[in-house]
Amino acid sequence: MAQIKEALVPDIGDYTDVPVIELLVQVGDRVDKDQGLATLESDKATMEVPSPFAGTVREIKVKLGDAVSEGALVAMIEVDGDAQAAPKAKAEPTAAKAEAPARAEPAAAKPEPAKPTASETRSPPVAFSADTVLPASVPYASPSVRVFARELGVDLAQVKGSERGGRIGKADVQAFVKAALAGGAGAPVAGGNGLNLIPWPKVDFAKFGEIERRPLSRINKLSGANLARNWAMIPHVTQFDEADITEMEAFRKRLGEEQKDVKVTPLVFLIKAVVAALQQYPAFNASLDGDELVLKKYFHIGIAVDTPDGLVVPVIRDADKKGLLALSKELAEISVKARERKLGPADMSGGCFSISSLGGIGGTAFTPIINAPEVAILGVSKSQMKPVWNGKEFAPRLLLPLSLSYDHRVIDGAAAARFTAFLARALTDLRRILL
Ligand code: CAO
Repeated sequence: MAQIKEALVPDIGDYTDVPVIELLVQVGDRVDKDQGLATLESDKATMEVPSPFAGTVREIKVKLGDAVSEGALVAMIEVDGDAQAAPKAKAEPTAAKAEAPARAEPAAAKPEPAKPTASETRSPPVAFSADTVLPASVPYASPSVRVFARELGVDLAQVKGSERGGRIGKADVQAFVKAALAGGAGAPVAGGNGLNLIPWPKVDFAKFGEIERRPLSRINKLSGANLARNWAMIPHVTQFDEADITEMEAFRKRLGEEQKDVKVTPLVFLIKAVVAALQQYPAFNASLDGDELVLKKYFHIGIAVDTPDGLVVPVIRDADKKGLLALSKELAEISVKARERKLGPADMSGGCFSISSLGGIGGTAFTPIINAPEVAILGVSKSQMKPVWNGKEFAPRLLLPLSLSYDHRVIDGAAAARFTAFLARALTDLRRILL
């Protein structure tokens, strides 16, 4: 006689009334010992109810959404290894079975175990292993999604869950793989050349004091994803320098007095000086494309603009063909457009090199993140009057701090130092911009 035993919810620690979120088997399925029968999910952990025996599922006693605690009946399993039962064909290779059916007989001739009483047929609660009870810091996903991710070599810690409570679904794993394939060799797939970082720390901040939660803006999310990729994938180095802009500022002031209808800020001089430097050092006006460097013959300059919703980088096209006043007008227009959320994708594409100016705010230097697929970005901080030795005495000069971050795969340190030195000279003596 085949023996049917109960598979119960084992010891699940302090959890009670935990909802069944997934049934992992169907009636008639063969299961191995410890194979998952159902998945339970509390607000903190996902757990699998393992089958205490190898055998065949005869009845499933729970349904999706049922709340269960330790000892609840999950399924009835017709167990393998019963003395009365014929040996399982599965254990024999097909060819051997066809050749020698009689060979199975001796295996069945084991002494019959004593018939268990009703109470003995109940499986004793089994404590969950650390692998099946998952703390909150472990990615939140059902076992079938875990298996799916494992098969594809995806590290779930890097996948963002879109389901209720941030749970990772099969579609999230698929989307991650698609993005990884689109991202090429540097994409973060486990076992590849990804970063394999440990999961982000989960902290209950409210435990330490009052908090408020505010959703990130759409721009924050988009720029955050781009910044994180660029920071992680590009070997950044930042070169610092200072430009003496004493004469430039005197000229800018005079220009400002003459031009009442347009505000001329130091930024437009920087755009012109950057264009001259890009013309002098073409590797900075380039993008990496596999094993090739794409050198651009046009000069479209991205300008980082701070808006209440986050950072955006509209592009000024053909900056080499525009004068200081035309650039000032366009800069004012794109700043307004950015702050009024009116920039479209066309306004933000095609850039060759970006400038991020914090000069109107303050600071002495910073390390800007390159706006891929560009290979360099210029950070500009607030100019300051400083004493500079002129060979005879210290003279007051207005110095502008420059911070050039560059992609070290494309540009080496000497080229970066030449680029910033050229920039500084061009800003000190504007005639060089005309060369
Ligand atoms: N040193 C000293 N003063 C400077 C300066 C500098 N480097 N750059 C600008 N200023 C002055 C301007 O002359 C202006 O002074 P007045 O009002 O007295 O004429 C004042 O600072 C404000 O300038 P502005 O910021 O309005 O204009 P801008 O052309 O310099 O910049 C824009 C325009 C859109 C780039 C800027 O408003 C902005 O958004 N900057 C932030 C960019 C950013 O967030 N970058 C960080 C990216 S990395 O996270």
